[in-house]
Amino acid sequence: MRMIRRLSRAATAGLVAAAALTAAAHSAEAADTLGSAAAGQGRYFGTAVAASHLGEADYAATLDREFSSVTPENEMKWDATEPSRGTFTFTSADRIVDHAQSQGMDVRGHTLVWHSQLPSWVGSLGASDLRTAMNNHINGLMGHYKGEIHSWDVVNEAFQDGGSGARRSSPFQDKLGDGFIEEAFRTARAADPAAKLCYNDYNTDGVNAKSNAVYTMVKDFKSRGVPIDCVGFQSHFNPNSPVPSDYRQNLQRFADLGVDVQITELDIEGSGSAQAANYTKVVEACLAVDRCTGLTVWGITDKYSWRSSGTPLLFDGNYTEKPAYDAVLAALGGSGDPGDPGDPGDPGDGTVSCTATYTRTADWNSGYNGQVTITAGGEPISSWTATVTLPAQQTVSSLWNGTPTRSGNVLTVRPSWNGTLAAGASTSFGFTVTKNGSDAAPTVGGCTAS
Ligand code: 9MR
Repeated sequence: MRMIRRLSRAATAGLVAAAALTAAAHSAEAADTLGSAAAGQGRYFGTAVAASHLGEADYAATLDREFSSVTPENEMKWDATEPSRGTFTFTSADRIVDHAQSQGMDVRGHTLVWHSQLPSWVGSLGASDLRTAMNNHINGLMGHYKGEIHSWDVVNEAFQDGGSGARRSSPFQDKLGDGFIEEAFRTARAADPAAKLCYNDYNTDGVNAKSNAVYTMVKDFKSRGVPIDCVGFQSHFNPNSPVPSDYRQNLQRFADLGVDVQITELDIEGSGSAQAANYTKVVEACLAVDRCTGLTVWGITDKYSWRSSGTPLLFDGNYTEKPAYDAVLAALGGSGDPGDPGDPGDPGDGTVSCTATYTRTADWNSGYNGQVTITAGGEPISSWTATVTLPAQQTVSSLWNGTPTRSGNVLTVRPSWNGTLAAGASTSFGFTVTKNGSDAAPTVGGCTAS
């Protein structure tokens, strides 16, 4: 077991109290960050972290400023921590945990028993040896970090995709049967009684055959006293796997079983206001469920995302906050630009910036009115430019309070009389669209200011 650096946390009786302390420390030192805004809602806001990036100044600065919890992205997995039987290596994972603790952040443990990133020696064991190795692995990891992890993903992704709701084939499932999950949770409870024990999976975010199967398992565990405290919903979304419309209801039905729910690996492919709107849905769903105790995004910057071409995260490759960031902050009740410490557009940094947000203000069978609100960042601006991309069939019949130029279905809009804005001030332009059979919303592109 490691020496616990933060004695105040270790001495605190219970994780709830510890989380509150962390939250208080964060809100006192920095307002209007993801972590402090989430703390205001009684939640943590975390990110997956890679040890190899901690030496990059912008990466560490963004992490330290914005987040109140970290999940090692790969460093606690079986292949990283017990590459050969009985030999544990914690160097990279310790680096992340030490960094998190030095910043007063909580740590999620990911993950103890998973079919992937599993060294080949595990797969070659016979049943009885495999059971011993699984329990030894759980004890090795949880013992090393005893008292330092707020939640552990004890078992990850044990159910198959698709409509069957069956268990996924893995060395554990194939050799130990369904009971391996229960055994892993019982071993985990004994190894670190203070840690919350989670089952974590993907494509279980809405009500479907896979989430039904997990639900049935959790219900059974609760009825038989098998120790389980939380269910993690990974929430990897993209156009083929969008935020489900029954996301909140699904979180709520699990919470009603008497477990906490956590959003554990959130990322949403896309950009601009559409991506922002999807992030808002997820945050609002979590806030609407009392037992949704926190959210973790699966990385800080798009450039290091496992789905980097889908730009699914809150910061772009230059660590600039995306519209999705502003949307998450707003949904958490935090106030956005101007004023986020260290942001481009902060008062006094000399960088001019603006944001553009879209709303539909009127709607009828054959058309609608849209409005784009332009808000200056932390410096006054003398002009701005925003783009409005219309779905292919739609045409704009009129536009007011702005000067458009058109290229195909993209309108580039500049000010008419309303280019000059004080820091933080807003103006808007409006337009009327003929639907021609398409009711889809336009995409409003990022604002540039001068
Ligand atoms: O983000 C992780 C990536 O760096 C690894 O290469 C990958 C290997 O399996 O695992 C990724 O994280 C996964 C997580 O551990 C479990 N849920 C799905 C995540 C994305 O694949």
